[in-house]
Amino acid sequence: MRAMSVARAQEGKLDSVREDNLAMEIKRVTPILGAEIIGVDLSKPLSNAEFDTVHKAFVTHSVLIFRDQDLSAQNMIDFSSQFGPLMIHVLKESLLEGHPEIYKLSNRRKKGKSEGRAYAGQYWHSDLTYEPRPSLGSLLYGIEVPEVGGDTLFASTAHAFETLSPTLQTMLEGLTAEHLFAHAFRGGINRAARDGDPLNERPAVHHPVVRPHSVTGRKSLFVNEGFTVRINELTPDESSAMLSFLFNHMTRPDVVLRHHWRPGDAILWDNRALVHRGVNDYGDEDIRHMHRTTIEDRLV
Ligand SMILES: O=C(O)CCC(=O)C(=O)O
Repeated sequence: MRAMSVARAQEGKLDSVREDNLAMEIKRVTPILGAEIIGVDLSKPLSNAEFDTVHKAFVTHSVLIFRDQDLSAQNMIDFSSQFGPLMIHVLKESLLEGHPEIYKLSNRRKKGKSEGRAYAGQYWHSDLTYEPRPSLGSLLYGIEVPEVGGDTLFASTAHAFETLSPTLQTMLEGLTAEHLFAHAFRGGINRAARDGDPLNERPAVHHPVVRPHSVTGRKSLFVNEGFTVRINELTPDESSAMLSFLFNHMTRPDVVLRHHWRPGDAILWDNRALVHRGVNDYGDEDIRHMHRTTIEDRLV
């Protein structure tokens, strides 16, 4: 009975499932993506059974929300490195001293400088698609967050692919796209851009426009507003019209999961299956201080 309800929940058929022998509950957040995982303390090692359940929920729901966590940098590294090797972000000045695997997102100021990357990721993207081997997932932990505002938005690129016509799906499956770290800055869509960003440190890379998920095989659109410059096989006008259509299609308000942060929230998201963005609607007086790890996809 339990095995059946777990399977149905993983297919997205149940709103909530309790893993009785693990004291873990998986509660869906929207019909399309996202689940809250209740009863897991990420500061402690997970048993194999717990990890397997979390991993299955991760590849099924794409966004896992763990509330009320108390995580050191090492706890974050220990948990997230079970999914794959951790990547070191290109923006070196925002890495945590002594733990370069931790990328700091912060508008908290120390000696006249923000402690991490302030107002990062204010455009739809999937993390590090500008790398030859992009990211599998990211773990973001809210240490200090605004009472109102500063939410994070998520949208499923698998759902987006599946809701296109078969004709367009077939056409897109034969295409590749160029991704470039500097694109988000040059396009002016990164309001956090400032002098000294190592824009040219990462050359352009190319990825298929449609990618099967490295665990489930489920196909997703693999283009994003932040880093995708163009679709290689189309003319510039065709490419920009197609990308703009796909970006709008992916992020329609009725498919978006909007998460309001509480201190102690940790969110693990699947960069193979979604795009996300931060919302910069809070002021400098509202502190938003977070730590992130980024996991590499060695499975592709
Ligand atoms: O700050 C946020 O809400 C999103 C941050 C982000 O886009 C990222 O970490 O990639």
